[in-house]
Amino acid sequence: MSEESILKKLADSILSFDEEVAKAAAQEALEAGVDPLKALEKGLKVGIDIVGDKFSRDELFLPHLLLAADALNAAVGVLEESIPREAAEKMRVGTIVIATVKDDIHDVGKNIVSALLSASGFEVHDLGKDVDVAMIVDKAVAVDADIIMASALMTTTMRRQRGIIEELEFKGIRGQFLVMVGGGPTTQEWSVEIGADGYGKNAADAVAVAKKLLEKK
Ligand code: B12
Repeated sequence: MSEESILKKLADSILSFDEEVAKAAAQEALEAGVDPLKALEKGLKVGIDIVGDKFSRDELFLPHLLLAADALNAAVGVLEESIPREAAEKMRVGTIVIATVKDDIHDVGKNIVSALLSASGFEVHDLGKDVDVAMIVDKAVAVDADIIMASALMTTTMRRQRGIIEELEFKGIRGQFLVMVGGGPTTQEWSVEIGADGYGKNAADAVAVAKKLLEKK
């Protein structure tokens, strides 16, 4: 089967709303030698984006979203296991605190970013989803993080990324941390607007930008 049809099968597997179908498609992609990150971005993500679009047009409803998310998570689990871990894992590249912001329970993308950062040698403290600004900042101080990363998937929650920067400024510690943002509605322009240090459009980009920021630091 061509790579194109494997990627299409991955996308379709999310639209099957069936975890087993999605896991099997992910396994097949790996066996065919498709790069796990490509399988994710050009396969699974295409499928979940179609689900999201149909949901916003009232062609699909919340139960579909939940089932599709379960299928996505199951397939991501299969792919994640085969992300190559960097050899110099003991040589920590930097310390990261990452979370999905308060009132936002979308965490599939954040989990992928977390996993890829760990695989790339970062020490990652993942606080989960629906996390309060104060908790994120306190953790960053406690572990002496280099970078705070915040994920937001909704237009209604992305302002909380700005909240992190405001909290750091309020405490007089903005200069101690780099701040990166990402997630569905966020953009490079948004990151500049709120005074963040970086933006990542996907997991590979998140790792690349984080490394670049640390080199400059
Ligand atoms: C799956 C899903 C859900 C699942 C989430 C399951 C889970 N555990 O995450 C469930 C069913 C729970 C859900 C619930 C809801 N959802 Co929803 N959901 C989605 C959907 C379809 C896909 C999200 C996803 O997982 N994408 C796949 C991942 C891999 O991509 P990603 O998250 O963008 O992450 C990548 C990049 O953005 C980046 N990245 C992500 N985070 C970060 C962080 C940093 C620092 C960096 C650098 C990079 C980075 O890297 C990732 C990997 O490439 C989206 C639509 C969409 N296309 O995004 C809607 C969507 C986000 N949901 C939406 C809505 C409205 C809701 C609900 C309010 C529905 C409801 N009526 O209850 C609730 C919200 C509950 C809440 N309080 O949070 C809307 C949001 C609209 C808006 N206001 O902006 C969307 C856009 C759907 C739509 N088109 O209407 N949802």
